[in-house]
Amino acid sequence: MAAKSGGQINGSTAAADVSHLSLSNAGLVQFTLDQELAVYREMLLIRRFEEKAGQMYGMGLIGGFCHLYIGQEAVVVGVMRSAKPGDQTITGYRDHAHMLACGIPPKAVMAELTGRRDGISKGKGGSMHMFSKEHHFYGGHGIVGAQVPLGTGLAFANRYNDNANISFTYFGDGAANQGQVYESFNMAELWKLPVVYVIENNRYAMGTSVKRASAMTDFSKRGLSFNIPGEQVDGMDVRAVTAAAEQAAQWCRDGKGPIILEMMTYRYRGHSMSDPAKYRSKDEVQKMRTESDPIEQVRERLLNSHQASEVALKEIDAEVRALVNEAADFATHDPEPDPAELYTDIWK
Ligand SMILES: Cc1ncc(C[n+]2csc(CCOP(=O)(O)OP(=O)(O)O)c2C)c(N)n1
Repeated sequence: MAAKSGGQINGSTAAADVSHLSLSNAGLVQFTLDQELAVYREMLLIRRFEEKAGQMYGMGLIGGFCHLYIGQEAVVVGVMRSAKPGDQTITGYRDHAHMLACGIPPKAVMAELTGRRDGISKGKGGSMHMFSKEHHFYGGHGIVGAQVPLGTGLAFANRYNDNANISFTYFGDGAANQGQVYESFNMAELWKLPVVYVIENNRYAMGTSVKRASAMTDFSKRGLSFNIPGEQVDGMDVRAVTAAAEQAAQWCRDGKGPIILEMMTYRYRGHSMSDPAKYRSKDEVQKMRTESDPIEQVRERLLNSHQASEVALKEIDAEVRALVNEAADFATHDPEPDPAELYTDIWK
C-alpha cells in the first residue's frame, strides 16, 4: 500500500524502541456520583436487554444465532467512556451491548433481533450482523477474528484522513489465536494506527477454556513482538476499565500507535442459546456472580457510601425495564421487511 504524506503513513526505519512496552497500570477512576449512576444505568440496560432477548429467543420470537453479553457489561460501558464523537466501534457476533453503548436505540436493536423492518439493519442482519454508520458502529461479524483487520482498516482511514478519531476493535480470547490478528498488529504498529484492541477474555471460546487453547495465556503481551504495549485489566470493575481505556485512548490520540487492553471478564450464560455448558461447573459461574458481578459492585458502592438509596436504585431498574419492555413490544409488532428488500443493500 502506498505511503501517504497528509496523514504521514510510513514504515519506520528507526531501531525499535521498546521502552514503552511496560505500561503502567492505569488504576481506578474515581467516579462522581452522577458518573457512578450513569455507568450503573448503562450496565443495567444491557443486562435487562439481554435477559429479555434470551426470553424472546425461548419464545421463538428471535431466530438464528444469539450470543448474550451478560456478565461482561463493565467492559463496553467502561471503554465507551473514553470515546469521542466519530470514534468507531467494531466487534464480533456478541454485539448487542456494543450497539446499545454506541447509543443505538434499544427498539432498533431488538427489532433487528426479531427480523423486523425498523431493525437497525432493516431486519436483514439479525443478531450477528448489525451496523450503523450513523452511530459509527461497524458490526457485528460472525467470522471469528474478521473484525480485527477491519477495525485496523478503520484506524487506517482515520490516519489517512488525518482526523483525531480512534478505532475500538473488540475481540475474544478465542479470536486472539487467529492469524489475521497478527497481520493486523504488524501493520497497525508499522503505520502507528490509532486502534485500541480490546481483548474480551471471558475465559472460554465456545466450550474451550483459554488454558486448553492458548500456548501463552497473557493476551496483553500478544503484541510484544510487534512493539505494541498492552495492559491486563480487571474487566469486572468498570472503574478499572474506564481508567485503562482513557490511558489507551490518549496513547492513540497522541499518535503513538496501537495498544492492547486485555479485559479479564466472564460470561455467565452459555456461548450461544444452544450451549449445554458442560465444560464448567455451576459453582464456577456462581462464584463469579457473587464475588465479581460488575453491576452489583457499583450498587454496593452506592449503597454502602449512602450516596443512593435502595428506592432510588429500584427506580433506575424500573425505568430501564420499561425501556426494554417497550423495545420488546415494538419488536414483536413491527412489520417484517417488504420482500422487495431482498434485492436492496446487496453487492451487484
Ligand atoms: C473463522 C471461524 N472459526 C470458527 C468459528 C466458530 N466459532 C464461533 S464463536 C467461536 C468461539 C470464539 O470465542 P471468543 O473469540 O473467545 O469469543 P466469545 O464467544 O467468547 O465472545 C468459534 C470457534 C467461526 N465463527 N469463525
